[in-house]
Amino acid sequence: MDSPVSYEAHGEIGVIRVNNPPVNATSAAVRQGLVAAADQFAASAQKVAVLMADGRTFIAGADIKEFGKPPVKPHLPDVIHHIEALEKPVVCVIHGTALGGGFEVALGSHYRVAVKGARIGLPEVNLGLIPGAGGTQRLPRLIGMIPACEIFTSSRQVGAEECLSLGIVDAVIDKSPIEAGLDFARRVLDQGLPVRRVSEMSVAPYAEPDLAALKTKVARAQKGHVCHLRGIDVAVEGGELPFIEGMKIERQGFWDLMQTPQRAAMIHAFFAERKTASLPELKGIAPRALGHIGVIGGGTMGGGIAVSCLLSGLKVTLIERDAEAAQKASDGIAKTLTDSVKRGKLKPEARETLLADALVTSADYHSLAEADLVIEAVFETMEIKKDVFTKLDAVCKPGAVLASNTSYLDVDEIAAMTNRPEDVIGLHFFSPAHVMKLLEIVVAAKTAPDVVATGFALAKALKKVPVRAGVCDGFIGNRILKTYRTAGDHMVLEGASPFQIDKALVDFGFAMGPYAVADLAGIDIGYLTRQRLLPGRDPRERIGDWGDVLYHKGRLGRKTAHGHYIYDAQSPKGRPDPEVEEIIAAERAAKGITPRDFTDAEIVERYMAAMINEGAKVVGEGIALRPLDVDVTKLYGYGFPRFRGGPMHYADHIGLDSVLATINREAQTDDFFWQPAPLLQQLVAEGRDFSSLNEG
Ligand code: 3H9
Repeated sequence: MDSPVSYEAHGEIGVIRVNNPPVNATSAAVRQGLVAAADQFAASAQKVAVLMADGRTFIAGADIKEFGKPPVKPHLPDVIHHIEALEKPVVCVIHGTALGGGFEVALGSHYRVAVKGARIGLPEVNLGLIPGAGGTQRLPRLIGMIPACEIFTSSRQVGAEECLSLGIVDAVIDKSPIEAGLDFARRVLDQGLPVRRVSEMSVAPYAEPDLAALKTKVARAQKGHVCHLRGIDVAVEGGELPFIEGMKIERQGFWDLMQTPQRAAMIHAFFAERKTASLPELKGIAPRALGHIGVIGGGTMGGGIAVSCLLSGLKVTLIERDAEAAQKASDGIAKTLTDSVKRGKLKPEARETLLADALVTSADYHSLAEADLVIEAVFETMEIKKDVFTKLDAVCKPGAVLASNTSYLDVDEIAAMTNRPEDVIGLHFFSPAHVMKLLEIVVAAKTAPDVVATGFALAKALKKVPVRAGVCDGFIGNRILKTYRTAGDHMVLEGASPFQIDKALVDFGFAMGPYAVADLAGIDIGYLTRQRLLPGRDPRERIGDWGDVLYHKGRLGRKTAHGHYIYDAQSPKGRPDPEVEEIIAAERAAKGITPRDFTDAEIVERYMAAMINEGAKVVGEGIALRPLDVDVTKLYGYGFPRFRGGPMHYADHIGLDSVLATINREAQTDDFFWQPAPLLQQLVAEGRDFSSLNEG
């Protein structure tokens, strides 16, 4: 087989070219090829070499697919050492993104040139790792300890110009990679520039308090992660030693982290979030047009969807019920775009152009006549949705995609209001829609395949993470949420406080606990959901009433400064309200429940068992295609800790038999709520795990 690395002579300049699509990862063949090409250059008459890559990007890192498998020689640090040890200079040309091991190859080269627009980064922490091919040792020697640690702990991508000012690259050249490389190589020849090895430099002195401040910041921002602080320790310890000793410390840190469940979880998340978008059913199916988006409703959700579309270059027509509401929606969108300008995400002139040319607000449904895809984001009742879809059916052009942003209603029932159910789909955005990455794409019974493809194309255009979901109350995300929230409520009824539950789950790694989330979303939302489901309630269901009491007291959460927590100047993020405990205690007393203590571990065990069990039902019923779709939904829409990979990955980690044992144990006291998912039982019986369903 041809090597993915080639060597060619351009007079006095040798060119080492990596060609390993799609992102030139340093697979075993690339590593072998780099060593062979370096040897060829060493033995050749060429005086300087250009090291570059073909395709859309320079090397984007080590081949992540190899992680967790037995390592194959040559190892990347040795390959890089081999290049750096050459006695003739090597100029590395960076285009696209030089990430992880790719950037480490560049650091092992003697000179670095960035093509305009190129970026570098050390994103290993996103995989639960630290740079393992010299990144923690060479970068501090090149640019100083603090900026180096900031780069690899933040995993941010550093643009070409900033690289130049930090001293990471020697030049930024606005030419093709090969021309840029040859230009700089000629400069090396003309000026007689020598071999310059970063490993022979020493780390510049730095202020200890600055390092301490960075550590504190990182510890706070990356709570629960083990790799970030280990990276700083490795860089600091190694930076005080000869390079070769420092490399040993880095290697040890890298391999220690490679064995952790966090590494396995984060690599699972990396591949899972890419897999949700590649559906076999969409192979070869072209999406419909989506240049012009209609949005019905200019509230928080509709406004956020409109902003998301505008920022992605799509034309938006937003419909509100009257001129005044349309103006209000337009003002809200303008304000959000102003915030984007303030955050540096949008140029002021671009904001003006978007508002003037790309956005129309109107109270007339006929303004949607030319829209390619319309997303309804009106109040969440079936009657209102049906009315909207009847109107859309009358005014939209043939072939327009008609989407509902409902978060739980029956999309089949909504589609039945039109004469074109094949054009109807659910597109469930998460609030704030211009920020949250998840998009549940709800495929109804009659939805046409190219309409599904259009949903996925929209997600791509909006840079969202799409997950295919089937129709059921709450789809994937909210259906599972309802179940684990109920498990939490049961524990409150039995004696745990909402505050202990929130704390146990935040300590587990969740961004927020369920009761803090309820305050954020609004206690009224939970109340209305309970009211909606009341008629179909089974008498065996155990339901807490304290949420209704809070609702009737006007304690609607953050928006009224009181919910489960009190929000004021003293505690803007909220502090537990003892009155809530009193309300709950009264309910327990009225129901004859003697409260008992819970440990945090017990809370997590029960909460997670409920989440996993419902996740297994969702997969078993075909609402989610695979366990990984559940994981991605929870990671991107519900604050599930990424370093645990998602609930189904976590279940595999703790063992499906132990999850089933928890469910069976709880079923002894409540066999209505705790009904084991048939899929979970089957997998346990067969000795398999959820990951076996992710393949293919
Ligand atoms: C590392 O380097 C460790 C070293 O320090 C030490 C080693 C000893 N490997 O994202 P996309 C696949 S750790 C294997 O859709 P984009 C990806 O799965 C690594 N495969 O494209 C997808 O496959 P498919 C540090 C990889 O243009 C396809 O490429 N580096 C890798 O939106 C296209 O990817 C990173 O963490 C890989 N390294 O974004 C960088 N990378 O088509 C991770 C991608 O079958 N990668 N694939 O679904 C990225 O951030 C983005 O992929 C990138 C391109 C920005 C490069």
